[in-house]
Amino acid sequence: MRIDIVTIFPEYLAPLRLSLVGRAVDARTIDLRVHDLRAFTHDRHHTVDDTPYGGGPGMVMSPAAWGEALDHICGRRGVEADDGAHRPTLVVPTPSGRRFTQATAQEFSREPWLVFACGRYEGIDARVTQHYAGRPDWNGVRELSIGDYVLAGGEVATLVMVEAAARLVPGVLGNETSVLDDSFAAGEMENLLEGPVFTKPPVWRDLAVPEVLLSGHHGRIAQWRRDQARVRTADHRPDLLH
Ligand code: 6GU
Repeated sequence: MRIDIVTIFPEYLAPLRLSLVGRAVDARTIDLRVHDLRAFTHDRHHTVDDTPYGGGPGMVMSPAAWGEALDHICGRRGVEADDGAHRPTLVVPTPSGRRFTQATAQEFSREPWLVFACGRYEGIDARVTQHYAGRPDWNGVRELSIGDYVLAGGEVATLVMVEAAARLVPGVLGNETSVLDDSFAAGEMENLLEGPVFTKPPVWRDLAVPEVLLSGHHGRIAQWRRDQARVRTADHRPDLLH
């Protein structure tokens, strides 16, 4: 899977070189390329923003540098013969997007090529998403929000989406962890939170591990975990129970 990220703060994406995703990058399971938007400007001050038409506070990111950066990444000038197999999907993190969920992470994990456009200030000139949504050499545009709060820019949201998708790419997680048990995992856990987990010692500060987990009865343990998932969901996220 190829992932390109365009940002005015390339250093913000440094955590993707660490831990699970970092190992997948080292192993070349993920081809990660981070680009500085300012490299696609032509003025002395590498300007990427301007005042909003219609007035109002803040600044808006200009379309020109975005167009040059995204065309450079796609590596095509206009349309040419193409089997459709390796078209990039443009992902634009924005608090005004549709909600990014575990289902979106699953979809992303099956995409061959994702390009993240990290906006700052009041956002990116709307013609950029309009333009790439209509480009036959691109696989569409996804404007996505990671939750109902406002971040200073798309970089942290990109970290979230890349990590959520990357751990579902075959070969990224070891077999020791089953993504089937995750909270929100499609199937059994679709609308459930994972329950509590325990390890040694069996008693810690007078608190004992639930008996059933020491019993060795796999059927009873599985039932207990399903029950606990429901209890936790009712307590923390009653909105998920139908
Ligand atoms: Cl994707 N971007 C920004 N800037 N803020 C957000 C967000 C995204 N999702 C929630 N808040």
